[in-house]
Amino acid sequence: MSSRLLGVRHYFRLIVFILAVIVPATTWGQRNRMVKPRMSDTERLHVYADNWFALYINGELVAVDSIKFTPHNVVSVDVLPEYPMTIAVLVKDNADAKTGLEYGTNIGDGGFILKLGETVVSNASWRARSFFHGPIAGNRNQPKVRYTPLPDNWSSVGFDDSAWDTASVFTDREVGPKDVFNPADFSGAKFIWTKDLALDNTVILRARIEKPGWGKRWKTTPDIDISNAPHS
Ligand SMILES: [Ca+2]
Ligand SMILES: [Ca+2]
Repeated sequence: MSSRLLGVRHYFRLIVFILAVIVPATTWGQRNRMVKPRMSDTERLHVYADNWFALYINGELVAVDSIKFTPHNVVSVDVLPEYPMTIAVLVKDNADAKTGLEYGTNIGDGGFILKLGETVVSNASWRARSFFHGPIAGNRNQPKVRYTPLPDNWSSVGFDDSAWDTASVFTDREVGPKDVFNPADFSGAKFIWTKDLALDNTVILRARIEKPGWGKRWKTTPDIDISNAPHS
């Protein structure tokens, strides 16, 4: 066999080797760059609010109570979490806009509790502020109310809530959740509100949750634009 033929065979083997090693590696590399989230990456969110809520995670609307008044209900949705996570919730007790009363002359109370996955829970570390208070001094005969406009960007990650009070914690007995509330779904979570469960009727609750060491398993980023969803 001529040395020229041996040389051709050598180059042929080299090309086959290159194709065998580099092509699969490249394909693997492409696949690796396209790691998508799976349902196993999601966490279950449970929320019970007396009476209504709209909840934002990292500035995006994630869940709205589907029943604004009664019956009292639990909202459970799947969340694809990213940490650190900012949760911001607008919560409303059932109260007449002009009097703060319900059913004519009654003073109703609020309450909010949340659990996400195994570790994220509502508790006294959250921030809370009222934006609709009444009837002032609990006066049911001459009811007056006090409003504060919601601040711009209250649902955003960068909103500064450091001057707000921390949330007050209430017992199950004080809030009196209805039959649909399953304590097992909320283990470790606390009912929270501002200091005044009865007279603060519209409140915003916020929390920032750190998970040191947490990293995204998936590597894709969404192309979808939902910026025209409500952001109030
Ligand atoms: Ca009330
Ligand atoms: Ca209520």
